[in-house]
This record gives sequence, structure tokens and C-alpha cells, in this order.
Amino acid sequence: MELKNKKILVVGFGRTGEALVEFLVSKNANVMVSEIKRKEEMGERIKKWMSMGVEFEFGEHKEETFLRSDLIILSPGIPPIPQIERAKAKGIKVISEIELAFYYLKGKIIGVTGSNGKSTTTTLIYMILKESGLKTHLAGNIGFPLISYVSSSSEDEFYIVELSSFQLKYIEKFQPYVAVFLNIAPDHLDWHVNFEDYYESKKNIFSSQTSENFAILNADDHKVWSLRKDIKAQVYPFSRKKKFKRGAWLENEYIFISTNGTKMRLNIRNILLRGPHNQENIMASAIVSSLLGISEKLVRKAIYNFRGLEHRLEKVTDINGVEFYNDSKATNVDATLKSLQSFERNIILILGGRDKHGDFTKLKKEIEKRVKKVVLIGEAKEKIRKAVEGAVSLQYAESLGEAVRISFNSADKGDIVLLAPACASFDMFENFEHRGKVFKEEVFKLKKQLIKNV
Ligand code: UMA
Ligand code: ADP
Repeated sequence: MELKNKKILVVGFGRTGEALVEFLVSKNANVMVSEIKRKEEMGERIKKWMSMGVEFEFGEHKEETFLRSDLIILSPGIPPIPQIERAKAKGIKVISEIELAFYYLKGKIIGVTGSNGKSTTTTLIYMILKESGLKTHLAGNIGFPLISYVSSSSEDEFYIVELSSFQLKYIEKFQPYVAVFLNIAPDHLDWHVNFEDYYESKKNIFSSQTSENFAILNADDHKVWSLRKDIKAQVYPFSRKKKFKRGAWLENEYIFISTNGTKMRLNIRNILLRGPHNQENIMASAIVSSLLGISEKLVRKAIYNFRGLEHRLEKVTDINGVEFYNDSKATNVDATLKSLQSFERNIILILGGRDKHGDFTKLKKEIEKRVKKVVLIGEAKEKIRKAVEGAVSLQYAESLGEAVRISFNSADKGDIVLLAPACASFDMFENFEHRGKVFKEEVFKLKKQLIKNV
């Protein structure tokens, strides 16, 4: 794609926007940026780009700015605003950053999408490939825009790219060498117009693949598995319920992996990650590794050593026999369900935050089965109360600190206090990492106080 002297509009100037501008300036494009924040909120970082001739529009996304562009590149956070459709109707190409990166990136892309488990699986694949000595990079939604790797990329490298529905909505030719689709459950319905739009965006991950590529699908997820008929890539399923000739499946205490003549076996007792959902992440990661020719010994070593990521079912500490777990990343109903299913019972569950239009009634059954008490925080607490009322005792807390104290006071020895909020964090915190950090601090504060008082 020729970029030189083209009028290119970058919408949004966060991490993705800035990486895009850097790339486009290096290609001598005429770069414009449209950013909803006011100029005063942007800090110093815009000065450098202004001095290099980048044109900025702040405080609004003017339709005329969209309509006078040759190409529009959207940051992932930009919702489907009418300006986008108007530009498309005029024949202006609208793409996402990963699409542009694909045109220029050398090396192979392993793309990972799904509603939950993307970061865990992306990281695990990355660790296995690293362990085997391959030149590997982590990219995409996990925090590092793919475009920022383009200039230094080479053919012998692997890019493990976490892909969100926002990024996949605006692709045309983006073609991962291996594409993984972990699962789909309602999420981001505050961004997508409806669930169909969310699902359609995710499906795009396979749309440009050919028979030389690989598609790894969760065969236990009906919506994901039904896609196999339309996929041109070689399909490899993974399942906890069924056995297959090729792919990955569960049998007694083993995960079996089979790809083109290669067979591997993992003992689930050696896996440190909790929960059946993590077995799925491991199966998908192991298929990818096997397809790339990595030996069973190295795959086992990396998987058996993987302790998981911070804020995903992370064990914090024990206080007087009560165990605390931080699953702040459980920002939708399905992730919270999986989190609950990772423990037998006796859970004190902290729920709530900013609602992403989740259906909290889906939690009721699992709460009845495994939870002793629910402590509610944040904007969604009233909606959640109505949805799960009657299942177990409920109590409101004004802060996460108060929620920790209430939970501990309600717990007996051997109980689990679990933060798995089923909501976004932005009503009370900067992001899910901040929420998880505050939770851990509050737990350790409580522990210290109790030790002092003994
Ligand atoms: N903005 C506008 N107009 C709007 C909305 C936002 O101009 O209508 C501006 C904001 O004021 C801000 C900029 O856009 O200045 C932010 O852009 P962005 O929201 O696309 O965020 P980036 O900093 O570019 O980060 C994005 C991803 N963010 C989102 O998808 C919301 C990051 O994923 C990703 O790590 C990064 O690109 C690198 O690829 C974060 C995320 O929350 C972690 N992702 C969602 C999730 O995981 O649930 C999908
Ligand atoms: P993502 O990047 O898709 O948000 P993470 O790996 O960060 O995924 O995990 C997010 C949340 O989803 C965590 O609460 C975690 O416990 C839960 N989770 C992880 N893997 C899965 C899975 N395969 N299915 C359902 N939930 C999962």
C-alpha cells in the first residue's frame, strides 16, 4: 500500500494512535489525527508530532475531517460512530491498526481471540516459543501495538498477537498464519451495537486464511465450533468433552495433543493454573506449539512452569486460614462463572463495578451452588442485586477495602474470598490492574492489622 503523500487520518491518540503516527510519518504520509480529548488534556507528547507536520483536531471528530482523507485508521477504542459509515459510503477505506501492520510486517502472525483467556493463552504461547529459542514477540491488545514492530521485523520471527473484537472489526486482508478462537460469550455490548456485531468481528480472524494456514477452535463452544465449515485453513479442535483424531483433548488426567504425526501428552496434575478454563487455554497453546514443531519436552517444561498472569485467579495470601484470590480481570459474566467453577464451594464473592450490559442472572445458579455470600460494589450493584437476589445473602460495600473487610468477617477457616467482579473497573479505578492492586493492598493491610492485634 502506497502511503507517501497520502492524506491519512488516525482516529484516537492513545498507545495505538501514537504508534501509528510514528510509522506513517516514517513513510512520508500527510498525517492527521482526530482525538476526542481537549488539547490541554494531551500533555507534552503532541508537540513533537506537531513540529513534524502532523495536523491535530481535538475535542471532536469532525465529519469533514473524515471525508477529506484518503485512508482512515481507527484506534481500537473508537466505537462505530456515524462518521465512519459516511466515509465508507464515499469510498474511503477504513481499517484498523493491525490491518495496516499486516501489510508491512515480516514474520509469522499467531493471532489469538475469544471473549476470555486471550492474554493467558497469548502469553503461554509466547513463553513456549521463547523456551524453544524461536524469535518471538508479544503484541496487540495485550499492550503493544503491532505496528510498532514493523520497522524492526524480519522473516524468521513470530508475533503472538492478542486480538480484540475492536481490532478485528476493521480488517480486510489480515491473515494470521495460525488463528486461535478460544470462546465467545457476551462482552463489550457497550461498544458493539449487538452480540451479532461482536461475533461477526471475532469471526473475521479467519476470513483471509488459506489452506496453508491453521485455525484452532474450541469444539466445546457451539458458536466457535460451528465456524469450521466456512474456514479455509486447516482446522484443529480442542475439547474437554470429546476426543478427536487431531487437535487436543482430555482423557483421564491427561491432555493429549496430536498434529500431523506428532503426539504429545501433558499430565494435568503438573499444571499450576487453576480451573477447567485454563486447561482449554493450555490445549490451544500446545496445539500451536506442536504445529510449529516444538518438542514435547520443551512444551511440557514451559507449561508446567507457567504460574499464570497477575489479576487472573491470582492467589494473594491466607489470613487465619481464609484464602484470598484476585481475579480482577474477570470483567464479564462468563469469566466470573469460570472463576467460580475453579473452586468447589465456600466462596465469598466480591462482584460489581461498571456494567458492560452483562446478563447477571446467569450467575445465580453457580452462586447458589458454590457461594456463601456476595459482597457488592460499584455502579452495577443495584442491577446485580436484582439479578441474583434470593440465591445467598448479599451485602453492599462502599469501597473495595470495605468489601475485603466484610468478606473476611463473613468467612470461616477454609473459605475462599474471591474478587471476580463481572464488570469493568472504570467507575472506581483506572483499570482492572489498578482494581487488582488495590484489592491486594487491602488484603495485606487487613493481615497486618490482625497480626498486630494478636
Ligand atoms: N478516543 C477518541 N474517540 C473516541 C474514543 C476514544 O478520540 O470515541 C481516544 C481517547 O481519548 C484516547 C484514545 O482514543 O486518547 C485511546 O485509544 P484506544 O482506546 O484505542 O486505546 P489505546 O491506548 O490505543 O489502546 C488500545 C487498546 N484499547 C482498547 O481496545 C480500548 C488496548 O487494549 C491495547 O493494549 C492497545 O491498543 C495496544 O494494542 C486495552 C483494552 O482495554 C488493554 N482492550 C479491551 C479489552 O481487553 O477488554 C478490548
Ligand atoms: P482476556 O485477555 O481475554 O481478557 P485473560 O487471560 O486476561 O483473558 O483472562 C480474563 C478473565 O477470564 C480472567 O478472569 C480469567 O480467569 C478468565 N479466563 C481465562 N481463560 C478463560 C477461558 N478460556 N474461558 C473463560 N474464562 C477464562
